[in-house]
Amino acid sequence: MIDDRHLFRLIKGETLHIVKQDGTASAEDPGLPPATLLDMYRMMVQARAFDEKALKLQRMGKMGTYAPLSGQEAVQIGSAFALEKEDWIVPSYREAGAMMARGVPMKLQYMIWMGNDYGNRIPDGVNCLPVSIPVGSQMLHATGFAWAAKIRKEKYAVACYFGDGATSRGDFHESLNFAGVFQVPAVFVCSNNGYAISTPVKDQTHAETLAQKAIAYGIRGYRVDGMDAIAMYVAVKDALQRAKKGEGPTLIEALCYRYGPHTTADNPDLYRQKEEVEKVKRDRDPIARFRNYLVKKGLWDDDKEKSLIEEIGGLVDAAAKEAEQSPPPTLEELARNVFASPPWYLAEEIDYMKKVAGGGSP
Ligand SMILES: Cc1ncc(C[n+]2csc(CCOP(=O)(O)OP(=O)(O)O)c2C)c(N)n1
Ligand SMILES: [Mg+2]
Repeated sequence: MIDDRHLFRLIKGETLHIVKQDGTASAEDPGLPPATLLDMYRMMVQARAFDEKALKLQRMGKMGTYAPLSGQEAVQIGSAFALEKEDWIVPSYREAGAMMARGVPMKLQYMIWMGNDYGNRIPDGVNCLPVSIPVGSQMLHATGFAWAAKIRKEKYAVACYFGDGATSRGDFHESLNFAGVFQVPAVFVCSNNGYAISTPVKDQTHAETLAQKAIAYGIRGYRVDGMDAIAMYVAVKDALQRAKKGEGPTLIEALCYRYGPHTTADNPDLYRQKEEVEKVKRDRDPIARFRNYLVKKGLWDDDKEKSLIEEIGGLVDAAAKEAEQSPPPTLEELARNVFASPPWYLAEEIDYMKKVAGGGSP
């Protein structure tokens, strides 16, 4: 548990760091079992490999667009590992790492970006909502979902992911205010990657930190080194445990960085310097940091690294191939789950689309 000094930490603008870039850890290291640490590392490596493959698929014309996550692996994997099986995650569009750590197959995630809606059918038993594209909208779902747990006296808590830009939306205010008033079991993970497309955080808010906004809602708030998977794990675990004890929600600002473009439709060279990116990659990379941590513990070496990279490369390639070969929904299915009994105009629209798709003029 993080002690109650968190509020003072926050007011002073302090950030929770546990593992340094060279792999040494502070006294707050929870000392997770080696098998868990190795699973976390594997998932971070897999998230990056998934990401690199997705970029290639998009450049080959096999995806419309894609929102890369590289640089944000520690936020996503560290937090997702803190959840229990019964907990739920409510992701934004950049959370492929958290989603795969929860058990959403990579194949489905590729399908989403290939425009195949079957990718949004999360398998039963995997407690994850579908990706949300409208910025911040998922925060309201998360608050409602967590409120339902409280009303129905169910055991789960909800982890909701969103970006720094989402904190400027009304949804952020409504979600956190409501979550605070009703003391719902939710953890709000804000991946502060420095930018909302081209808008830097300093143009997003005049507040010194995003975490301090928690104070106004009367809830806990932590600022965490989001390049440190262990710090993320500790902060989210603490928040979840408190949430489940009835102590209400927490806002966690995770300081991280996105290496790639906002999406494949964006050119980041227009608004940030290449040197800035290179410096983060060199000095703060979350995967390199975790690897150093494992090496210091005697859990990792070059041979293990080599075989992991090979194995994951195979998994990623296979998932992409399966996604490509998956048949897309039919036109009828586009409207199938929207209404209990579809209105006439939807039937007309589907007919029209069929004619167009079939090559005939409508
Ligand atoms: C309601 C809404 N407005 C605008 C957009 C276009 N848009 C997509 S992502 C984005 C920026 C979001 O930035 P941030 O919340 O920091 O998340 P990040 O993309 O950095 O992960 C915008 C404006 C959208 N998807 N939804
Ligand atoms: Mg952002």
